[in-house]
Amino acid sequence: MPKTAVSPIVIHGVPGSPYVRKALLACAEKGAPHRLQPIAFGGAKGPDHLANQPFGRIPWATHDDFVLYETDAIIRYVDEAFEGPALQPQEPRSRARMNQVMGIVDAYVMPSMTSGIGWNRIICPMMGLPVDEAAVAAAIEPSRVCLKALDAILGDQPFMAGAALSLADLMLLAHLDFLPQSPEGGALLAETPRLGAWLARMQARPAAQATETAKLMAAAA
Ligand SMILES: N[C@@H](CCC(=O)N[C@@H](CS)C(=O)NCC(=O)O)C(=O)O
Repeated sequence: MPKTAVSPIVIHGVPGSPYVRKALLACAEKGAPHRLQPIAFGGAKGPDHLANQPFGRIPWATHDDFVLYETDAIIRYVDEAFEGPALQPQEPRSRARMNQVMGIVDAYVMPSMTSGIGWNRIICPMMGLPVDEAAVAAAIEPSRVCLKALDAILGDQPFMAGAALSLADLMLLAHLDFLPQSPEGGALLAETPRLGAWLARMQARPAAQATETAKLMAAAA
């Protein structure tokens, strides 16, 4: 498809979800016209939503008459359909690193740091839901493994896949952003200072600031 997409892509999802955030981050870094169509917390199971995302997950995207779900597919589409800086390296080894980190985030970061620590320490108190302390405790060691592995991949490079920002950085930022806000996350992050410095650099980017969870929630309210 030629890069002539100019109409806005709409991301449908609940503000506060790292998957929604990563889609918005990709749009913002690409400079792609976009907007968030907020879905209420818990609203992803209704028939209207299931017609577009049959697994009851968020987000899903619409671009003119094109409907797409699965966030990795959405962010790759954003990179490939819109004009703007490339968010995927062409060089095979850098691209493999990007894909590796994206796989680590979905397979290991999401079930430990995001579901264990982030959900219980950040989202549950915000939503008035009970905190599962056992889940937080159980997430600490697997989260440590994730952070050490990611810190080793990052090494002394500026970005996860090397010299340039890629989808891997955006995906990881969406999941790690909350981490310093919890005592467990802050302590874990202090064990991997290169990753901590990467997180601070990523959080300072205009795209990160434009998609801060508090801002998204306030805009949706
Ligand atoms: N494979 C899906 C996963 C999306 C996902 O798990 N989203 C979470 C939001 S953080 C969700 O919808 N959770 C609701 C649920 O699991 O019921 C994707 O990449 O889009």
